[in-house]
Amino acid sequence: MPEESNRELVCTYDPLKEFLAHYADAKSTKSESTSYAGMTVEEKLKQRIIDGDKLGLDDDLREALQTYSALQIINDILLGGMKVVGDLFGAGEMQLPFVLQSAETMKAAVKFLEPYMEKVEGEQSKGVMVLATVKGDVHDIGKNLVDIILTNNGYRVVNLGIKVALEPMLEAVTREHADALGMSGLLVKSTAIMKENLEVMESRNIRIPVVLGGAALTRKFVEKDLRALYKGTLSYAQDAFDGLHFMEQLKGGVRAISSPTVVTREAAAELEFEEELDNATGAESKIVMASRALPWLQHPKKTVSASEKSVELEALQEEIADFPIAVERIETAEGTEKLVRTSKTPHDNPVPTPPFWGSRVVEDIKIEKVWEYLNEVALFRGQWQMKRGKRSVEVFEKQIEEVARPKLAELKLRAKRDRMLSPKVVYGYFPCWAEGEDLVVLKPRSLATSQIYDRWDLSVSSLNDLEEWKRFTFPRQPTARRLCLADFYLPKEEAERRNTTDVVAFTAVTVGLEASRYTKKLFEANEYSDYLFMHGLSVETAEALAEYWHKVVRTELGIAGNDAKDMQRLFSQGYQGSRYSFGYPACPNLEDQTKLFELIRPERIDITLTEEYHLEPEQSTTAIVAHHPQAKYFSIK
Ligand code: B1M
Repeated sequence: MPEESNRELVCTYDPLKEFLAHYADAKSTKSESTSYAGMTVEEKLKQRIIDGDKLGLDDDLREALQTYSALQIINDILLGGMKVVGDLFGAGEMQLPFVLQSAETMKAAVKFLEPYMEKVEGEQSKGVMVLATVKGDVHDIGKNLVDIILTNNGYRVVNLGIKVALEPMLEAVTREHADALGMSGLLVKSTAIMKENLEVMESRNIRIPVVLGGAALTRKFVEKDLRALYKGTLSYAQDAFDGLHFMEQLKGGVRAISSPTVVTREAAAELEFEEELDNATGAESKIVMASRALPWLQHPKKTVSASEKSVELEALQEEIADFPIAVERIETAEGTEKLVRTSKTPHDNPVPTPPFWGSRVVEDIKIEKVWEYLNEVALFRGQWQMKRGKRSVEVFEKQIEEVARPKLAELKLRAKRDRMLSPKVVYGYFPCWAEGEDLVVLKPRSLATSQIYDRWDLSVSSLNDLEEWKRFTFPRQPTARRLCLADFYLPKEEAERRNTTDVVAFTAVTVGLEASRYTKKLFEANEYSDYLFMHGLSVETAEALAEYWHKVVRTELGIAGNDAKDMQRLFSQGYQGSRYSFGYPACPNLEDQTKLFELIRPERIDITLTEEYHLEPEQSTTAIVAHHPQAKYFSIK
């Protein structure tokens, strides 16, 4: 689309440039005539890379070509600039969007110099990495950031894309004479695939050095579990620069790459956090677990202020302090009895009446409405990785106000103009009850097949008319409150006593395939910072749509009255009930996505499931909604 039209609407005000100006010590925006005054051409070029400043770059390169060969310029001058960029990033003094601008400038410089380079036989790069997102995983951004950083630091990357099985990776390793294999994946499922891959490689005596990265992967899992499986060099990378450090150490002859030499402060905190969890006992473990129950604490990469953490932790600790536990006598499959501790969740809350039973598709959704639910903190800090670092709160907030928000406004205009986002929802309400740790979804016996994926034209008032349709089994906490997701639904006996059922809602939302296509084009056009910005906006819009539709469900169920007015509070579950997604700690079984698909058929809005239960398009998410007042996030561990 519309590359031409893109050009027509070029903005003269570039918030990113403005943002750069705030980093006067590390980076600055300078006008061509004054900023590089007094600098040698070598200094100018290096500074341009650090500043991510392409304006006038060609002239400086031409001047440098009078003294140096193209290869010398790259290796001795430009890569020196990238090294400074890496160091600034590592020291927390430069943020990802600027790193990407530097990488864009590097890319532009190399492109300019290419015609001046002699075609020499053999490898000219510092090393080669075959890079892929593993089988069944649709997530691109993490891997592509590694590609950008490596490519623009002198390495050659063979990027195989997403959903890549092991065989094509190994073929590429051989064909390209690769020095290393990089595997990426977002979900826990993908970490299991990485494990499988390493096992196969070990069984074939393959020894290619491997680096692994991705949101659900932890250093501990790599260091403690995977290391034992694979005799080749193996390393965990927390971010894209860790990928670079890996290659640098590899090519520098460091064999024990996975030793803690590359452990960053965050990584150390992560290990500490996990060890704390392992070692915690009794009351202490409740607190550690409470912290795990908070979505932003489930992973130490979270970017929330200390005050946010302490307020929420305090609330959770209080909640935990007086939880009641029931002891139940359960008959086992072998016919014996055992005592089981369960949460004592009350069921005296009214069961809401949904506006319809069955499911429906909603397509005419205004993007502006969705953006009302956009979590800017998650977007700016999580996706765009604009973090406070060593700056004061005031300075950081000023940057958010003056830079991030205007950038967001500009991107929203672009996204609308180019029709990048098409929000669609499929959702439904179903009669249900709980049986122990199971949630049983019911449907009318006489429901015609043609009516299943529609609003049901039938009453569900008489229990005799209902039959079991789908059954979900959720794990129970082994300690603390002994919670299980099924506890938030009316138990079968209670439902039968009251001659009623409970109601469960399921949702699947997407912003469509165009978002992936659009951002892919930006990546391929080497517009790295825009790629990061737009990708971030697209995935957070999917999350905003899920949040918006949860609001719709609460409104339709008549339980939205106590919703928090403040959006950030709303995002921290400031409402009655909860929206859980398969893969979250309370319902970790990602395979349950197939049952959700059988219940509401998200294919109707073009969402499909990969072989490893990922959703395609990437910018999609599903949920199971509980209306129970005590339903909140919790962790199982
Ligand atoms: Co979801 N999600 N999500 N999600 N999401 C996680 C990953 C999760 C940990 C949240 C949680 O439970 N607390 C959880 C996974 C747990 C599990 O697997 N059991 C989860 C889940 C369950 C899901 C769904 C399955 C939920 C559902 O719908 N049922 C669903 C799946 C979507 C799908 O299949 N398409 C889903 C959906 C979504 C949204 C669409 C709403 C949204 C965007 C997802 C996306 O990125 N496309 C989203 C988000 C935002 C998150 C969190 C909050 C952030 C992920 C992210 O975008 N990070 C995440 C929790 C968390 O991590 N804090 C979570 C930014 C991105 C740049 O990072 O890709 O990790 P990442 O890459 C990083 C590093 O990991 C590293 O470098 C990159 C840059 O620093 N790196 C490498 C990555 N690969 C590397 C390779 C290397 C080196 C470094 O060398 C080879």
